[in-house]
Amino acid sequence: MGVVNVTPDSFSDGGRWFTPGAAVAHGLALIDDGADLLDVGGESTRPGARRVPVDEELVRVLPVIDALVARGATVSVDTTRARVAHEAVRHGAAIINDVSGGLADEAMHEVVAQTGAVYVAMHWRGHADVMDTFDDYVDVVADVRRELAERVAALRAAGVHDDQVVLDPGLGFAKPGASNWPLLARLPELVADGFPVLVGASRKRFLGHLLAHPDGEPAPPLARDGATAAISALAAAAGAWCVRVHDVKGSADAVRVAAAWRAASTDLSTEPSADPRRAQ
Ligand code: PMM
Repeated sequence: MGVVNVTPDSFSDGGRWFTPGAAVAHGLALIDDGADLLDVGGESTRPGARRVPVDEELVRVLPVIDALVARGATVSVDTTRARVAHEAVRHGAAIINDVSGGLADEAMHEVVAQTGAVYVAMHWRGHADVMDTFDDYVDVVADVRRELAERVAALRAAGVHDDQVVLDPGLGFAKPGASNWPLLARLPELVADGFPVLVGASRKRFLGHLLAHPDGEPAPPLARDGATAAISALAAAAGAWCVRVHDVKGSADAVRVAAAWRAASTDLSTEPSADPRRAQ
């Protein structure tokens, strides 16, 4: 899943694709790089970010979704608002990617049930301006799995079918640096809960800290793509369904490595010409 942020202030690419034309061209380039899905967002979720009015969010995302769908792309809309999700699906989005899992807007699950769209429910504890204060965990993996199970129960109660649902541990959201690593290392536990799993590690702060310069200065977002691709390979090997990334080329290659590796280890195919995605 390639990221198309139509925002002036996202943490790693804010402002670069802010006009509809630039955003569409960027999305098409990500497809050329190997993206199967494009995630179009009009509101930054970077730590500390302020909310965008709903009308502004609609003006940002709808023209971009229209144009990408017209070019044959499979589009997801990155929003916490039911109204934006509903409009986006009416304009052809196939997936609603809600970083709040429905906690930010009580009408969201109803929209998911009504539209029948695929729904990514991410682990979330609060909006970007306050999320860093909600970082108390006993066992971060167990706590995230339990809170995601509560989201699944709420989705079922709203009439959403299990086959619409994708779960996401929400790396970096209400999670200080170190607590992201157990979520990755113990990804098979989340995969074993039975829903497809999406991993969004791309260029996040915990990678900046991992790759910090000797003086302690975190590596800047654009210097985190190699580490992101490494996580994509490991996440794919651990059974993730999707990785959400800014630099698609590196992660598309990484996912193919993981698929070929798995195919060879299960003896499905070792033909160099075989499409490794099919083998997986
Ligand atoms: N991370 C960001 C935005 N949307 N959606 C999902 N499902 N998972 C994530 O980890 C996630 C997301 C962070 O912001 P960015 O668009 O600036 O990378």
